[in-house]
Amino acid sequence: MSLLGLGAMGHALAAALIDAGHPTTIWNRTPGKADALVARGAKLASTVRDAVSVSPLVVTCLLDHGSVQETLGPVADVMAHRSLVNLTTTTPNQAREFASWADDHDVAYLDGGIMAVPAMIGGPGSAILYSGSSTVFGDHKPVLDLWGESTYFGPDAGMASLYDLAMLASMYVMFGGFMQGAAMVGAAGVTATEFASRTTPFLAAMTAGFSGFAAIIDAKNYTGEGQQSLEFSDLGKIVQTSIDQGVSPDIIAPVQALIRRQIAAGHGKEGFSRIFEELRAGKK
Ligand code: FVH
Repeated sequence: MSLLGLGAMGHALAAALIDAGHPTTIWNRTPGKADALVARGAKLASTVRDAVSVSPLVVTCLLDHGSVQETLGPVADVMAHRSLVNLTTTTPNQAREFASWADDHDVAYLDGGIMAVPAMIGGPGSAILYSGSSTVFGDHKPVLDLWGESTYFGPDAGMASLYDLAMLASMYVMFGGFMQGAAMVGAAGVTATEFASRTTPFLAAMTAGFSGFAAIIDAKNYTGEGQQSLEFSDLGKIVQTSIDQGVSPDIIAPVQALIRRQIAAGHGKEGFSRIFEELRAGKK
Protein backbone atom coordinates (compact mmCIF):
# COMPACT_ATOMS: atom_id res chain seq x y z
CA MET A 1 0.00 0.00 0.00
CA SER A 2 1.06 3.60 -0.57
CA LEU A 3 -0.04 6.05 2.08
CA LEU A 4 -0.07 9.77 1.29
CA GLY A 5 -0.03 12.09 4.30
CA LEU A 6 1.93 11.74 7.51
CA GLY A 7 0.12 14.10 9.81
CA ALA A 8 -0.96 12.85 13.23
CA MET A 9 -3.47 10.42 11.73
CA GLY A 10 -1.44 9.35 8.69
CA HIS A 11 1.51 8.58 10.95
CA ALA A 12 -0.67 6.35 13.16
CA LEU A 13 -2.13 4.54 10.12
CA ALA A 14 1.34 3.93 8.70
CA ALA A 15 2.68 2.70 12.05
CA ALA A 16 -0.15 0.15 12.35
CA LEU A 17 0.62 -1.22 8.87
CA ILE A 18 4.34 -1.49 9.59
CA ASP A 19 3.74 -3.16 12.96
CA ALA A 20 1.61 -5.76 11.15
CA GLY A 21 4.40 -6.38 8.62
CA HIS A 22 2.38 -4.94 5.72
CA PRO A 23 4.61 -3.53 2.93
CA THR A 24 4.09 0.23 3.10
CA THR A 25 5.30 3.11 0.96
CA ILE A 26 4.83 6.57 2.45
CA TRP A 27 4.87 10.13 1.16
CA ASN A 28 4.39 13.50 2.83
CA ARG A 29 4.42 17.01 1.36
CA THR A 30 6.85 18.31 3.98
CA PRO A 31 9.96 16.16 4.26
CA GLY A 32 11.23 14.99 7.64
CA LYS A 33 8.00 13.50 8.99
CA ALA A 34 8.81 10.03 7.65
CA ASP A 35 12.11 9.35 9.44
CA ALA A 36 10.75 7.34 12.38
CA LEU A 37 8.51 5.29 10.07
CA VAL A 38 11.37 4.58 7.66
CA ALA A 39 13.49 3.42 10.60
CA ARG A 40 10.67 0.96 11.40
CA GLY A 41 10.55 -0.43 7.87
CA ALA A 42 8.46 1.86 5.63
CA LYS A 43 9.71 2.81 2.16
CA LEU A 44 9.82 6.56 1.53
CA ALA A 45 8.78 7.92 -1.86
CA SER A 46 10.17 11.34 -2.71
CA THR A 47 7.28 12.29 -5.02
CA VAL A 48 3.56 11.55 -5.13
CA ARG A 49 4.05 10.02 -8.57
CA ASP A 50 6.67 7.60 -7.22
CA ALA A 51 4.45 6.70 -4.26
CA VAL A 52 1.39 6.01 -6.41
CA SER A 53 3.20 4.07 -9.10
CA VAL A 54 4.50 1.32 -6.79
CA SER A 55 1.18 0.16 -5.28
CA PRO A 56 -2.19 -1.05 -6.55
CA LEU A 57 -3.78 0.50 -3.43
CA VAL A 58 -3.31 4.18 -2.58
CA VAL A 59 -4.58 5.63 0.70
CA THR A 60 -4.87 9.37 1.31
CA CYS A 61 -5.08 10.88 4.78
CA LEU A 62 -4.58 14.58 4.15
CA LEU A 63 -5.93 17.74 5.67
CA ASP A 64 -9.04 18.28 3.58
CA HIS A 65 -10.77 17.97 0.23
CA GLY A 66 -8.59 20.64 -1.40
CA SER A 67 -5.32 19.01 -0.32
CA VAL A 68 -6.39 15.67 -1.83
CA GLN A 69 -7.34 17.41 -5.09
CA GLU A 70 -3.98 19.21 -5.18
CA THR A 71 -2.08 16.00 -4.45
CA LEU A 72 -3.83 13.57 -6.79
CA GLY A 73 -4.91 15.88 -9.61
CA PRO A 74 -1.45 16.06 -11.22
CA VAL A 75 -0.96 12.26 -11.05
CA ALA A 76 -4.37 11.21 -12.38
CA ASP A 77 -2.62 9.37 -15.24
CA VAL A 78 -0.76 7.00 -12.88
CA MET A 79 -3.82 6.57 -10.63
CA ALA A 80 -5.65 4.80 -13.49
CA HIS A 81 -6.48 1.12 -12.77
CA ARG A 82 -5.53 1.51 -9.11
CA SER A 83 -7.70 1.61 -6.01
CA LEU A 84 -8.00 4.76 -3.90
CA VAL A 85 -9.13 4.79 -0.28
CA ASN A 86 -9.59 8.36 0.91
CA LEU A 87 -9.60 8.68 4.71
CA THR A 88 -9.49 12.47 4.63
CA THR A 89 -12.54 14.01 6.28
CA THR A 90 -14.77 15.61 3.65
CA THR A 91 -18.44 16.38 3.26
CA PRO A 92 -20.61 13.72 1.60
CA ASN A 93 -20.85 15.80 -1.58
CA GLN A 94 -17.07 16.21 -1.68
CA ALA A 95 -16.73 12.42 -1.33
CA ARG A 96 -19.15 11.98 -4.25
CA GLU A 97 -17.10 14.48 -6.23
CA PHE A 98 -13.99 12.31 -5.66
CA ALA A 99 -15.95 9.22 -6.69
CA SER A 100 -16.94 10.96 -9.91
CA TRP A 101 -13.34 12.12 -10.52
CA ALA A 102 -12.14 8.56 -9.86
CA ASP A 103 -14.71 7.15 -12.27
CA ASP A 104 -13.53 9.55 -14.98
CA HIS A 105 -9.93 8.36 -14.46
CA ASP A 106 -10.55 4.59 -14.15
CA VAL A 107 -9.81 4.61 -10.44
CA ALA A 108 -11.81 2.41 -8.04
CA TYR A 109 -12.86 4.69 -5.16
CA LEU A 110 -13.67 3.93 -1.53
CA ASP A 111 -14.32 6.76 0.90
CA GLY A 112 -13.62 6.38 4.61
CA GLY A 113 -14.54 8.17 7.81
CA ILE A 114 -12.27 7.54 10.76
CA MET A 115 -14.11 7.29 14.08
CA ALA A 116 -10.99 7.36 16.24
CA VAL A 117 -8.14 9.60 17.32
CA PRO A 118 -4.59 8.68 16.28
CA ALA A 119 -3.73 6.97 19.57
CA MET A 120 -6.67 4.56 19.09
CA ILE A 121 -5.66 3.34 15.61
CA GLY A 122 -5.14 -0.44 15.61
CA GLY A 123 -6.51 -0.76 19.13
CA PRO A 124 -9.86 -1.41 20.78
CA GLY A 125 -12.64 1.03 19.97
CA SER A 126 -11.13 2.19 16.67
CA ALA A 127 -13.68 2.08 13.85
CA ILE A 128 -13.60 3.24 10.24
CA LEU A 129 -16.74 3.67 8.14
CA TYR A 130 -16.50 3.05 4.40
CA SER A 131 -18.69 3.58 1.33
CA GLY A 132 -18.15 3.54 -2.41
CA SER A 133 -16.58 0.63 -4.28
CA SER A 134 -17.60 -2.70 -2.73
CA THR A 135 -14.79 -4.35 -4.68
CA VAL A 136 -12.13 -2.18 -3.04
CA PHE A 137 -13.70 -2.80 0.36
CA GLY A 138 -13.94 -6.56 -0.16
CA ASP A 139 -10.49 -6.96 -1.69
CA HIS A 140 -8.70 -4.94 0.98
CA LYS A 141 -10.75 -5.56 4.13
CA PRO A 142 -8.02 -7.59 5.86
CA VAL A 143 -5.60 -4.68 5.65
CA LEU A 144 -8.27 -2.07 6.45
CA ASP A 145 -9.07 -4.09 9.57
CA LEU A 146 -5.53 -3.46 10.83
CA TRP A 147 -6.66 0.08 11.69
CA GLY A 148 -9.93 -0.74 13.42
CA GLU A 149 -13.33 -2.27 12.84
CA SER A 150 -14.23 -1.73 9.17
CA THR A 151 -17.89 -1.31 8.22
CA TYR A 152 -19.24 -0.84 4.69
CA PHE A 153 -22.22 1.49 4.15
CA GLY A 154 -23.00 0.84 0.50
CA PRO A 155 -22.06 2.12 -2.95
CA ASP A 156 -22.92 5.81 -2.39
CA ALA A 157 -19.44 7.26 -1.70
CA GLY A 158 -21.03 9.98 0.45
CA MET A 159 -22.61 7.65 3.03
CA ALA A 160 -19.50 7.02 5.15
CA SER A 161 -18.90 10.75 5.44
CA LEU A 162 -22.59 11.36 6.22
CA TYR A 163 -22.49 8.84 9.09
CA ASP A 164 -19.14 10.26 10.27
CA LEU A 165 -20.39 13.85 10.38
CA ALA A 166 -23.76 12.87 11.89
CA MET A 167 -21.99 11.00 14.70
CA LEU A 168 -19.66 13.97 15.22
CA ALA A 169 -22.71 16.27 15.35
CA SER A 170 -24.07 14.14 18.22
CA MET A 171 -20.69 14.23 19.97
CA TYR A 172 -20.10 17.96 19.67
CA VAL A 173 -23.57 18.89 20.89
CA MET A 174 -23.04 16.59 23.89
CA PHE A 175 -19.62 18.17 24.53
CA GLY A 176 -21.23 21.59 24.20
CA GLY A 177 -23.84 20.56 26.77
CA PHE A 178 -21.05 19.66 29.17
CA MET A 179 -19.55 23.14 28.68
CA GLN A 180 -22.95 24.73 29.37
CA GLY A 181 -23.32 22.80 32.62
CA ALA A 182 -19.71 23.36 33.67
CA ALA A 183 -20.14 27.12 33.16
CA MET A 184 -23.38 27.11 35.20
CA VAL A 185 -21.82 25.45 38.26
CA GLY A 186 -18.49 27.18 37.57
CA ALA A 187 -20.20 30.50 38.25
CA ALA A 188 -20.82 29.13 41.79
CA GLY A 189 -17.14 28.23 42.23
CA VAL A 190 -17.38 24.54 41.30
CA THR A 191 -14.40 23.30 39.30
CA ALA A 192 -14.93 21.71 35.90
CA THR A 193 -13.09 18.66 37.24
CA GLU A 194 -15.61 18.19 40.05
CA PHE A 195 -18.48 18.71 37.61
CA ALA A 196 -16.99 16.15 35.19
CA SER A 197 -16.80 13.54 37.95
CA ARG A 198 -20.59 13.87 38.50
CA THR A 199 -21.60 14.31 34.89
CA THR A 200 -19.61 11.51 33.27
CA PRO A 201 -21.51 8.58 34.83
CA PHE A 202 -24.82 10.45 34.47
CA LEU A 203 -24.37 11.04 30.73
CA ALA A 204 -23.08 7.51 30.21
CA ALA A 205 -26.32 6.22 31.77
CA MET A 206 -28.43 8.67 29.75
CA THR A 207 -27.03 7.51 26.41
CA ALA A 208 -28.86 4.24 27.04
CA GLY A 209 -31.96 6.29 26.20
CA PHE A 210 -30.94 6.69 22.52
CA SER A 211 -32.52 3.37 21.57
CA GLY A 212 -35.80 4.44 23.16
CA PHE A 213 -35.77 7.75 21.27
CA ALA A 214 -34.90 5.87 18.08
CA ALA A 215 -37.84 3.48 18.44
CA ILE A 216 -40.23 6.42 18.93
CA ILE A 217 -38.80 8.31 15.94
CA ASP A 218 -38.87 5.28 13.65
CA ALA A 219 -42.47 4.51 14.66
CA LYS A 220 -43.35 8.24 14.27
CA ASN A 221 -45.39 7.91 17.45
CA TYR A 222 -44.37 10.63 19.88
CA THR A 223 -47.34 10.23 22.18
CA GLY A 224 -46.29 7.08 24.05
CA GLU A 225 -46.64 6.57 27.79
CA GLY A 226 -43.79 7.34 30.16
CA GLN A 227 -42.38 10.34 28.32
CA GLN A 228 -42.22 13.83 29.77
CA SER A 229 -44.25 16.10 27.53
CA LEU A 230 -42.66 19.09 25.79
CA GLU A 231 -45.00 21.36 27.77
CA PHE A 232 -43.89 19.79 31.08
CA SER A 233 -40.22 20.17 30.31
CA ASP A 234 -39.56 23.03 27.91
CA LEU A 235 -36.10 23.61 29.48
CA GLY A 236 -37.29 26.95 30.87
CA LYS A 237 -35.76 26.32 34.31
CA ILE A 238 -32.40 25.36 32.78
CA VAL A 239 -32.27 28.44 30.55
CA GLN A 240 -33.38 30.72 33.44
CA THR A 241 -30.79 29.25 35.83
CA SER A 242 -28.06 29.73 33.26
CA ILE A 243 -29.03 33.39 32.92
CA ASP A 244 -29.31 33.76 36.73
CA GLN A 245 -25.77 32.41 37.05
CA GLY A 246 -24.56 35.03 34.58
CA VAL A 247 -23.88 32.32 31.99
CA SER A 248 -24.88 32.54 28.34
CA PRO A 249 -27.62 30.03 27.50
CA ASP A 250 -26.36 29.84 23.92
CA ILE A 251 -25.90 26.05 23.93
CA ILE A 252 -29.20 25.07 25.55
CA ALA A 253 -31.44 27.86 24.18
CA PRO A 254 -31.56 26.47 20.59
CA VAL A 255 -32.87 23.16 21.98
CA GLN A 256 -35.54 25.09 23.86
CA ALA A 257 -36.39 26.96 20.66
CA LEU A 258 -37.01 23.65 18.86
CA ILE A 259 -39.28 22.50 21.70
CA ARG A 260 -41.20 25.77 21.70
CA ARG A 261 -41.78 25.65 17.96
CA GLN A 262 -43.23 22.14 18.32
CA ILE A 263 -45.45 23.31 21.20
CA ALA A 264 -46.64 26.22 19.04
CA ALA A 265 -47.40 23.73 16.26
CA GLY A 266 -49.72 21.84 18.63
CA HIS A 267 -47.42 19.04 19.81
CA GLY A 268 -46.97 20.14 23.44
CA LYS A 269 -48.37 16.90 24.84
CA GLU A 270 -45.81 14.82 22.95
CA GLY A 271 -42.35 13.76 24.11
CA PHE A 272 -38.83 15.18 23.62
CA SER A 273 -38.13 13.05 20.54
CA ARG A 274 -40.66 15.21 18.73
CA ILE A 275 -37.91 17.81 18.10
CA PHE A 276 -36.58 15.35 15.50
CA GLU A 277 -39.56 16.43 13.34
CA GLU A 278 -38.67 20.11 13.86
CA LEU A 279 -35.12 19.40 12.67
CA ARG A 280 -36.35 17.34 9.71
CA ALA A 281 -38.58 20.24 8.67
CA GLY A 282 -35.42 22.22 7.91
CA LYS A 283 -34.16 25.61 8.96
CA LYS A 284 -36.87 28.23 9.37
N1 FVH B 1 -6.43 13.68 14.14
C1 FVH B 1 -7.66 13.26 14.47
O1 FVH B 1 -7.97 13.01 15.62
C2 FVH B 1 -8.76 13.14 13.43
C3 FVH B 1 -9.62 11.93 13.66
C4 FVH B 1 -10.71 11.77 12.64
C5 FVH B 1 -10.20 11.94 11.22
N2 FVH B 1 -9.36 13.08 11.09
C6 FVH B 1 -9.07 13.48 9.72
O2 FVH B 1 -7.88 12.88 9.21
C7 FVH B 1 -7.28 13.77 8.27
C8 FVH B 1 -5.83 13.99 8.66
O3 FVH B 1 -5.79 14.48 9.97
P1 FVH B 1 -4.43 14.67 10.74
O4 FVH B 1 -4.76 14.63 12.19
O5 FVH B 1 -3.41 13.73 10.25
O6 FVH B 1 -4.07 16.17 10.33
P2 FVH B 1 -2.65 16.89 10.41
O7 FVH B 1 -1.82 16.36 11.50
O8 FVH B 1 -2.95 18.35 10.40
O9 FVH B 1 -1.95 16.50 9.03
C9 FVH B 1 -2.42 16.99 7.80
C10 FVH B 1 -1.71 16.28 6.67
O10 FVH B 1 -2.18 16.83 5.42
C11 FVH B 1 -1.03 17.31 4.69
N3 FVH B 1 -1.42 18.42 3.87
C12 FVH B 1 -2.06 19.55 4.23
N4 FVH B 1 -2.25 20.33 3.17
C13 FVH B 1 -1.72 19.69 2.10
C14 FVH B 1 -1.61 20.01 0.73
N5 FVH B 1 -2.12 21.14 0.22
N6 FVH B 1 -1.00 19.13 -0.09
C15 FVH B 1 -0.47 17.97 0.41
N7 FVH B 1 -0.54 17.62 1.73
C16 FVH B 1 -1.15 18.47 2.54
C17 FVH B 1 -0.03 17.67 5.76
O11 FVH B 1 1.22 17.72 5.14
P3 FVH B 1 2.41 18.62 5.77
O12 FVH B 1 1.78 19.86 6.35
O13 FVH B 1 3.09 17.79 6.79
O14 FVH B 1 3.26 18.93 4.61
C18 FVH B 1 -0.20 16.49 6.72
O15 FVH B 1 0.44 15.35 6.23
C19 FVH B 1 -8.09 15.07 8.29
O16 FVH B 1 -8.98 15.11 7.20
C20 FVH B 1 -8.84 14.96 9.59
O17 FVH B 1 -10.07 15.67 9.57
C21 FVH B 1 -8.23 13.16 12.01
